Amino acid sequence: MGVGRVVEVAQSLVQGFVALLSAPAHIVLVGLDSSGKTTVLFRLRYGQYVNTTPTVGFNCEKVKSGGAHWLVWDVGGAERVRPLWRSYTRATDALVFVVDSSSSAERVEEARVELQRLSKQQVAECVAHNRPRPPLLVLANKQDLPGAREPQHLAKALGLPDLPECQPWAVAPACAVTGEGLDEAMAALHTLVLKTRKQQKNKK
Ligand code: G3D
Ligand code: MG
Repeated sequence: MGVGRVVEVAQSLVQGFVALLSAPAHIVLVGLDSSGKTTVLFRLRYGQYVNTTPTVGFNCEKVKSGGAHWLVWDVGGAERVRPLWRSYTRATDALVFVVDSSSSAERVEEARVELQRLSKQQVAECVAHNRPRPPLLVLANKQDLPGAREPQHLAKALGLPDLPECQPWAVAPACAVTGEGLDEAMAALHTLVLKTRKQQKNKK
């Protein structure tokens, strides 16, 4: 192979790598009903508070936040539609689990059960398809409300420290109504997504 050809191949490898790292990541917003998923999505998309109604089906928007482009799916969180989360989370690049930080201990426990169930499903999917575990961001939303739990407190209550080591996760505070914390939270998720993509690339 001539030097020119070697340079060409090297260039296309670098371009491929850069394209892979900068491709918009697909993420899914999940979490109990009324945790603020649709408010988060609209705040990210329109940069302002948008009044929501309970989500029937799903919403999907392209957004830019935390220094990255995202394709965000927002799915209903009511109990009867939670089994549908699976079809959205199957091949996603990352998951955002939105929690109402001010909710009752019972609702936090309900969120823990759903999060752990989702995590178990993801293990099975990823093992079956030899894929890395998509990173998980827990968004400790509604920090403006009285009695809102600290992100680290929520992380413990949701059992995040007990997740398998191969599951990258982060927790971040936010208020979707004002948008406070969202950009920082998405930047933290972006770091995890890039790390996962690099690991996957190195494995190939
Ligand atoms: P969901 O999509 O998870 O079901 P929504 O939740 O986005 O529809 O939000 C449910 C309610 O929570 C909405 O109020 C919304 O304004 C409110 N909400 C969302 N994020 C925040 C937040 O950070 N702080 C506060 N105080 N409220 C928030 P309504 O009154 O329309 O039901
Ligand atoms: Mg909704």
